[in-house]
Amino acid sequence: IELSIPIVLLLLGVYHGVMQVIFRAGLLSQTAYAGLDYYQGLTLHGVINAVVLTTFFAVAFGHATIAYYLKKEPNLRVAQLSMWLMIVGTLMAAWAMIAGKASVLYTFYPPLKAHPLFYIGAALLIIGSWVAFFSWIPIYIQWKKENKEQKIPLAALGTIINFTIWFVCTLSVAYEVLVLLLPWSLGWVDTINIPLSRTLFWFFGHALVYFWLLPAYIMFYTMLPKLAGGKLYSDTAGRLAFFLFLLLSIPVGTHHQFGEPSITKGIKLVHSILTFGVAVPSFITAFTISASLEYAARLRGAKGLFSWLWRQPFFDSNRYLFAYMICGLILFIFGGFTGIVNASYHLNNMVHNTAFIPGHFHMTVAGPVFLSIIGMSLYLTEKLSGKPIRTPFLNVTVPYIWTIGIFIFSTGLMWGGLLGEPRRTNMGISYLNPESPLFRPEWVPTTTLTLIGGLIMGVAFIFYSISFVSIWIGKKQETAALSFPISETYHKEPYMGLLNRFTPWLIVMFIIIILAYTPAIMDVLDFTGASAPPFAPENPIPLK
Ligand code: HAS
Repeated sequence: IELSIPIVLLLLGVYHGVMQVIFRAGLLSQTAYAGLDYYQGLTLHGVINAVVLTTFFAVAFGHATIAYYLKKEPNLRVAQLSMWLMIVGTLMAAWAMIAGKASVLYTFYPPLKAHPLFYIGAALLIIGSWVAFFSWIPIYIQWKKENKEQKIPLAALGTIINFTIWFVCTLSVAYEVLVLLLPWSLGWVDTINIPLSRTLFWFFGHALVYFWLLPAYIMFYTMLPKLAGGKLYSDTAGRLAFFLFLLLSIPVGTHHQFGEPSITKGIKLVHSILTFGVAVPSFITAFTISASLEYAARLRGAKGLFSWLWRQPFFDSNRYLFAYMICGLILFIFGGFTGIVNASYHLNNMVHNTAFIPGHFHMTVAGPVFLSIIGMSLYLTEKLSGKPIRTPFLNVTVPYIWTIGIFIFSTGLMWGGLLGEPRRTNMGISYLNPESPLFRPEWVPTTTLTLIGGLIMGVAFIFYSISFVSIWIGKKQETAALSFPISETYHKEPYMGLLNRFTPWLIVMFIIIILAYTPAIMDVLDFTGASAPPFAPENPIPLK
């Protein structure tokens, strides 16, 4: 259930993605289509794809990795409590969005105001994921007692680190929702401190992207080398990468607020430098996974400097997870480098709030993250039902079609962004409408490219849905059981205490967060009034 619910909701999420490119390319010159407003659709798209799908998947995959690698069953009742909290929360937020009472986008910045059920639903979704995490801690402690001086299995280590990052970063958004947004939305208070809300959101918001990414990284380190037919080049490198994410995922949030006038430039520069730091574990991953893939290809006879690149099992439908993961990695080379452009304090001025930003994040969250999630959802559904996919070739083409779509789509967005094309804008009613005085002909080719890419991605998702349904309607042919491809390591690496203990890393993590965030919060409190004037939900212009 935990895997299927978000995949079903994705139908709505992906539909609104396709509608976005249609609106933006000017094929529709209206504010709404089929009774759904542009911003309502954009909110559904962002919340379902980036928050609901990713959280449900991280929890389901977390249960699977903890149970499989620590060889202990999670408490079923607690797991069900967690799942129902997440489902009820999602339904509440979905009602608010579909009823048109929460068109606040996935960042829910005030002064855009949502119905209280949207905020309560978001809080329940987060609390549900915490419950699952809390149920893994005693399992891990028990495992540690029974396995002193043994390496924590890499997948379990990655899961615990990921949910520690998640727990700490969601504390700020819980405060934002419960103390600032909810009382304001319920009408108990008239005003709200907008820069403070935004700063609390981004304390959470950038760590959120690594919460999306780390399940994919767990797959890259622990499964991909085996799927490629080789071994993991270094398990120690993987451990180090996960611990570096623990240190650096949170204290970088103001790189989303370089344009925020109430935060001074010194602390923005510190966050910019720390953001370059958080790219390091991804560079470690790029080299370690490349070395693992090269080793696998050389075992198959690859010679010379580059032939390992194409001697991979790209279209092996029995190893379709390889295809989903490699496409994600290829996209991430470009997603990562554009992230570094964004992080550069000065270059950010050029791209902030332009279409360049969705160009970047579709090569990250809709790249390695989305492809790993949908690939692994198919794989787990097959294993846990004992029913194989009945459309193996169609399925193995999905990640390639998706990747071609994203490359075209993101090129259109980034090209447009560099020409000043704004993000989050219904351009069909203005800049892409030849009858409007605001018409910008230079954005016609960029939005057309984006449209073509978006439609190709839509086709890939239809093919994926056919593969997913083919499992459900198929006959059971194998015993249903959880299993993962397990990669051996290439080197015999010694046990290192520091890379198998959480406490020292947690202490350093808190010190960096306090040093990076105290000045930012103080700036926000010093340089803004206590609150903003009253606003109506649908209008960002103050009432007074
Ligand atoms: Fe980002 C904005 C900077 C990573 C998602 N980002 C966003 C937003 C989202 C997002 C959703 O500094 C928009 C938020 C909003 O709505 O406003 N981002 C970075 C940096 C990184 C980065 C430095 N982002 C991600 C990831 C995301 C994600 C991961 C989702 C999962 N991002 C920014 C900044 C902004 C931003 C600014 C704000 C911009 C603004 O002005 O608003 C780094 O973590 C990236 C490091 C990655 C690498 C790539 C390593 C490559 C690998 C692949 C190797 C390939 C192999 C295959 C092995 C250095 C690992 C080879 C084999 C073959 C056969 C070919």
